[in-house]
This record gives sequence, structure tokens and C-alpha cells, in this order.
Amino acid sequence: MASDTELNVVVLGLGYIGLPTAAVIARTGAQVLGVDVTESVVDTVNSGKVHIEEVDLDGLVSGVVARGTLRASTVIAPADVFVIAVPTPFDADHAPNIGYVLKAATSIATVLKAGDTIILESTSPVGTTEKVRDLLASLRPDLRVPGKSGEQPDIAIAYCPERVLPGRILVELIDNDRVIGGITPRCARKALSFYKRFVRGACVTTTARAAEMTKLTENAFRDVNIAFANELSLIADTMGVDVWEVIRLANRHPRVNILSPGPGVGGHCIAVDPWFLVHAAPDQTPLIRTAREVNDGKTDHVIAQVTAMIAASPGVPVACLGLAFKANIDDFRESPALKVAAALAARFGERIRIVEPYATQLPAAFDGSRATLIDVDTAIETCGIMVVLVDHDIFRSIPLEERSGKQVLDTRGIWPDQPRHAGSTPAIRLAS
Ligand code: SAJ
Repeated sequence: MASDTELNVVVLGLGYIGLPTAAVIARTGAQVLGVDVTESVVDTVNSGKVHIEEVDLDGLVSGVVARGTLRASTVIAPADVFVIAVPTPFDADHAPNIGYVLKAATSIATVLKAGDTIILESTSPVGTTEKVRDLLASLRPDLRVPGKSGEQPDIAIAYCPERVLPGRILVELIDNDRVIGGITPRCARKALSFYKRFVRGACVTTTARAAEMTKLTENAFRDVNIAFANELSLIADTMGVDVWEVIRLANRHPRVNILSPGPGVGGHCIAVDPWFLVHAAPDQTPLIRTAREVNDGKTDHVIAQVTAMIAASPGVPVACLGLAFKANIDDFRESPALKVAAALAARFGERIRIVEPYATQLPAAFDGSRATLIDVDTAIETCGIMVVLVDHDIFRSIPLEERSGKQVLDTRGIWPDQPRHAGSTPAIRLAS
């Protein structure tokens, strides 16, 4: 592989993973081309700006673009290393859709040469990296692909899942351990030498299939554990017990570590990836499938809870606090908060006021409703019902006296001092 200054890297997909990855690689001095199908994304990056909210990303991108080590294009170019970071959604029946990955591989085939390395980072069903290999073999019969014959291959192909947490992407890109699965051990070693340029965490090599399943396992683990917390919240409501207190107390046990209940699980990873396992092995995944259903069911439960509150207080304006899929980010994908707020807006129209500091206008899900976007101070002044859907810091900071006299449904447990209203379920509290 070429030295840092000579290394040419193409990153396909300039989204939440691809753009930070491209910028971090560009910071090492390598020449990075970010390729995206969306013209406006390419233009934004080339002007040194970012189209997504992520801590410190704007400064990093403006720096590497100004230095000339990162540029973006809709057109692919030859490189030494190709990193695929495109979405892998699922279809209506929860079947994984790897169409964008195969499209990326097809475009790589047009510029591929002997000596190149291709790394897939997108979360993918087990066997996808081999499919990429087979596709490249069929499109470029002039190149020997790995794992197909005893001969030395011309190219290396590996799977290395991204594992970064939105909000901490730039830190975790460097510090997290990486699992690098090669089609062959030699492929894994080639990919390893690439990641060693910017990763401080341990880089562990394995097979492509094991690495693919590891990624799905990590997110299914989290989904199952959040489902346990969400199930506890339903039991606690029935029992008239404060679930947050129970979890706090249970977690004092040295071997118990329960996660937090909420309005459901969102984002494009944890709410999606477990289905890849369920789809691949439907008879072996009752637990993983049930966890998905419990977490999705929690969203419907919250909609029913708030609907009952609103119906019992005619005319009272309702503030829905937050639309993002989790705290302090601007990402609304698969967001349970958005689903709850949109369902309420469709039913109760102008009584529903949305507070979302990360939005400048209401998303398309609110089209046709008469819901409005307001700021947090206006919500405190005008709304008698407050529903916490996201634990953004700005909502946490609202003191008890500003919630005085309001009905509160706190799905995230951010206001432990909120007094309970006699006769209400534990989650629905009224300040005295
Ligand atoms: N959530 C809860 N309770 C909790 C924790 C999370 O309800 O105790 C909810 C969040 O509010 C959110 C959803 O779960 O709606 C997912 O949030 P998250 O913070 O658990 O995870 P993501 O989707 O931001 O990122 C995950 C991470 N995976 C794991 O922690 C195993 C991240 O490391 C992955 O890189 C990312 O998925 C990904 O891209 O796959």
C-alpha cells in the first residue's frame, strides 16, 4: 500500500458514517474522494460545510477540504482503497435490501485495478461481502478475486463494520476496537494495515462472515436489553411503581445493568439490524423478534397513554418535547418520538405543539396536520400538557417550578422530581 501522502481512498456514501470516516482518513494526509449520489451533499462538502449535525465534524471537514485532502463528487475515480458506507435498509417484509451496496460495488468495478482493497462498512446480512466479491468477479473477469481459486488474488475484499455512536462519532472512529473480516486472512491483513493509519483501538481480524454477524449481534444485544427495560416500564405502570426508581435500585446489584425505557427504539441501526438476523434464521430467533415487537409496541403504548390524557383535558394545548430518535442529535430516522408526535398531530391537529431545537420546520410526517413548531419557552408558557419524548439537554434543564400545574408524561425519566398526581399512572404526573 502507498504511504500516507500517496494513498488514494474513495469513500462511497457521505452520510452519518461515510462523511466522518472520509474526513478522518483525509486528516491522516491521504487523498480522499467522497462519492455520493446527491448533488447537494457533494456541493456542501466541496464548500467545506456539512449537511449533518455531529460534534466537531464541521471544523474537521472545513479543515481537510481547505487543505485539499478531501473532495467530493458524484463520479467515482480510481483509488487504492474503496470504503463502502451506503445504507442497507429493509423492505416492507423486513427483508434486508443490499441494493445500494451492490450498486456501489458495480461502480467500483469500473475503476478497479490489481492491488486495490475494497472494504464494506455498511451493516449487512451475513454473506454480503461474498456477494460483493462474486459481483466484482463477474464484472471484472480480468482480475483474480480472493477465495475463488488457489492463485494469488489481484484484489483484497474485507468487511469492517462501523460501530460509532451518533454524537460521539469522531471520538469512537479513532478509539473503538475494530473487527476486520477478510474473505481470506490476507484480505483481512490488507484492510488491517489501512485501519491502523487512523484507529487507536485494537484491530482484530476474522472472517468476513463472522464480522458481518458480529455487527448484527451487537445491535440485537442492545435491542433485546432495551426491550427488557421497556417491558419493565409496562409492568411498573400496572403495579403503580416508578420504573426509574426500580431500575436505579436494581442496578445497585453488582451483576445487574438494566438500560433505560423510552418511547420505543429508533435510529436506522438498532430498530433495523435485528431483523437481518430474524430474516436469516426465522425459526431460531423468537427472542430477537419479540424484542423488536416489544420495542415497537412501546411506541403504540405511549400514543395510547397521551391520547387518553389529551381526551381527558379538552382544549388544553399539548407540548411534544423532541422528535429526534435520541438525545442531542438531529437525526429523525425511525424515530419513535416523531411517530408519537405525528400520530397525535393527525388526531388532535392544532392542539399539538412540537418543540425540537434540532428542526427549523416540521418534517413531512406532519404535512396536512395543523400542528406547529414552537420553542421551549413558548411551550412552558402556553401548554398545559407536556410529553417528554426525547431527553435533549435543553428539556432536562426545565426546573420543577416551570412545570408547575402541568400534566406531564415523561417517557424518558428526565424529571425524577416531578410529583405524582394521585390516581394517575406512575408515568403521568401532575405538579402540585
Ligand atoms: N435507547 C433506549 N434506551 C436505552 C438506550 C437507547 O430507549 O437505554 C434508544 C434510543 O433512545 C434510540 C435507540 O435506542 O432511540 C438507539 O440508540 P442507541 O444510542 O442505543 O444506539 P444508536 O442507534 O445511536 O447506535 C447504535 C450503537 N450500537 C450499540 O450500541 C450496540 C452504535 O455503536 C452503532 O454503531 C450504531 O447503532 C450503528 O450504526 O449500528
